[in-house]
Amino acid sequence: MPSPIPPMSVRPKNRPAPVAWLLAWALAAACLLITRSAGASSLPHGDEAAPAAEDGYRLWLRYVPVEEPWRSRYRASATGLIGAAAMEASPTLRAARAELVRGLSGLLGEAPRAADAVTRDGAILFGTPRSSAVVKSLSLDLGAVGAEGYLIRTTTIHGHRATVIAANTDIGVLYGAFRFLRLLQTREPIGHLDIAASPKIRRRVLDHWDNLNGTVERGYAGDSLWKWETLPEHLSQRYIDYARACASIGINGAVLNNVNATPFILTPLYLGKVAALAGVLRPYGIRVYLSVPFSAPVTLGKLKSADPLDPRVQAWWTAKAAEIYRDIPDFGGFLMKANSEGQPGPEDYHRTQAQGANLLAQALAPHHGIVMWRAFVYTTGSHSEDRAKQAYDTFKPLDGKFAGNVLVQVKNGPIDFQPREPFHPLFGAMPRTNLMLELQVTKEYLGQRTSIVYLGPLFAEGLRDDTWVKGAGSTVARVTDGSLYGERLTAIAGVANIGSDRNWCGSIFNQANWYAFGRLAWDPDLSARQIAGEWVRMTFTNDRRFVVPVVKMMMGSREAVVDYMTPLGLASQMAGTHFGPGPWMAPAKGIPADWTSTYYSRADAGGIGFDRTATGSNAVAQYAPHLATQYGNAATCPESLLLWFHHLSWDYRLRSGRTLWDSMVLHYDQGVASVRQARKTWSSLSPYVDRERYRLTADFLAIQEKDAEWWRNASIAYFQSISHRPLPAGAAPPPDTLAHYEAFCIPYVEGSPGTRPACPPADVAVPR
Ligand code: GCV
Repeated sequence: MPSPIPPMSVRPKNRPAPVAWLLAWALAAACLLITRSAGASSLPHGDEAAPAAEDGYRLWLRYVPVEEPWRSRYRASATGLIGAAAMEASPTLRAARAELVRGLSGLLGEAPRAADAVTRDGAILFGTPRSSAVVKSLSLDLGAVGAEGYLIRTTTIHGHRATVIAANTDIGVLYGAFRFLRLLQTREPIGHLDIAASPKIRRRVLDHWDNLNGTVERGYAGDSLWKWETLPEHLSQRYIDYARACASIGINGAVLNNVNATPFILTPLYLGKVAALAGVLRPYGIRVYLSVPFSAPVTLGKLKSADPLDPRVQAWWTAKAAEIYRDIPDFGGFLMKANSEGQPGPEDYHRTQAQGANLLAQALAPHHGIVMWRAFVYTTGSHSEDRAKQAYDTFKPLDGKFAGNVLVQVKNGPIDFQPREPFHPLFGAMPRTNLMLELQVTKEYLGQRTSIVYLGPLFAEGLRDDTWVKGAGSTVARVTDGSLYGERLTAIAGVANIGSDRNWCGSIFNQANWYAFGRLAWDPDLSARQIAGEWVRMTFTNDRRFVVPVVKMMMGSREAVVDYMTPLGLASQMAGTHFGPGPWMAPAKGIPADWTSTYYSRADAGGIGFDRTATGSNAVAQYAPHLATQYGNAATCPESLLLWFHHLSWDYRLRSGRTLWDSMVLHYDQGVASVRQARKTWSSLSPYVDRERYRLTADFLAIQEKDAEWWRNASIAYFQSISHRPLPAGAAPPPDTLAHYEAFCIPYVEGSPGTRPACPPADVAVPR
């Protein structure tokens, strides 16, 4: 049974004040009823139960009752709701109205009075100049907020104080409605508002790595959100609630299926299902996109080739695009993973990546569709070039060769979503190409479902990294938002962490990463700390005694993982499941070198780290000269990236004066200590959280502590067997032998492609 919504001013659970408790119960019940009916009104079938309380379903859109004195203040500014009441209002404006009714009812304990004119102080008025004569009459300066932005302003209408939420488009109004509700959710004053906001990046997309059989590659939150087998007939309430959550943070696109794509997605059977989903998401401003396999003309179209220069292949894609747009007029376009990890691509026909991308671009252009063409291209097997250099080597020479409706989608780092990487050298290196940033919201390499790792700092770090290509300030964010080179087609993608679990993301704190991605996609300059604060307030409580320690815990959580997994610029030390340590994993028959740990650590008796300076792979030369010099010199290279760029002696002295070996050990210890501290922090906060979410998080922190210790012990045991150095004073020796850690293996982790266990049963033991 789900637990009830606790009152916002929390007192220890066992001693509630009877009257306040009853009142809170009444309000909570009212809020639930209202949420239920508000939700039901926007249901295609009105068939499914509204979210139960405090199981995480409602994400950051909980709308629980506001405490005094805020409630009275807010009520005075919410005496009536004007806008989109007519049946002919667009679905988007109706969604805005439903959200305002839902939100205000829950927050203020009573539904806002529907009105059609401003007759008293405190009305909330929303709409566009087209949809609302009153908004039009206000002659607001909407020019600057563009197609998706909004204004929220306190104004006077017919002598009465009112709040107007206005935009040029209906979706702008919906975004404004969510922003207005966020003000109340985070206890901001709303009496004198003058807010203008618009997104800096045009396409803000979630990439779902969901397979048509219901599994999710690198998914740690259950099965796929999309129930293909019951589409198109059944349109689950979850689709709408997903869309609401996305719209609340400005996400405006969803790639529905895995980049390791199957041609089935392009069959009429599945396109019908895609069209149905597009219809549900459309009112919330979300376009759908599809991942497609390059070989589809062969596997689906029965052609002999998928050669991009073959006119029959071109005609096939043109016809397929036309077929899609017949049913989905606002279809976003295609995402393509080509010549990567076994996927087919243009190189199979001795064509370039640009020729491949332009094939699709040409087919989509008449419909205003776009291609997101991934730069995650590397050759496994015999190829001996540093993996970190390969995408740059492939794509940089193609700068200027991609069609105008192509975006080259580049992961934040040159390898693969590691706990820390330098930024990808393609950023800034292709001034005549639209580049988009790809982040991973799902925590493939960062502890997967259970670890608390707030990715805001990782995302923000990637966006703020300075490429120096046009001098200081040429940040990755400025490449992505188009301001560095003046591109108009701009985009950012996040690999989604959303699944069928009731709490959407597998854990409560994983929800923060979905939230942070959306907020940074809207405005890459936001601070990770501010975003964490907003999320904590909306997801849990505004009580500072909770907010302050939890934000602190979140802000330290990413560095903790870096410390206990891959400190000082190490990367890819995970086991084959990408969960748990595997620093001893070495190239073996059938396993490409760059899928192993020793390839990256290069640990030997002389030292550790990958020499990417001029004496090594010279990957530093792919960066602007300022950075090439800085990264290329161990004395000036940021210590957080030291072993990414340098192979150094175990006795190399860091700026602290400590040896590299001692420092590594201290980082592992620091990581474990941070997780222990997080556990302690959380255990002191139980009075502020409902039981269900408290328990889940506490249990997951206990798992994370074990995982951190496992990482620390296994890594130290392995590297010490190579460094032959004693542990620094005070560091405890690993409790087990290296052989013990090496033998231990988890056979199955969620989200791994395929169903084969990662090891034989004999290797399955209990780590200590
Ligand atoms: C979807 C990594 C992951 C793969 C993923 C790939 C990609 O290699 O482990 O599961 O495939 O990245 O981004 O295409």
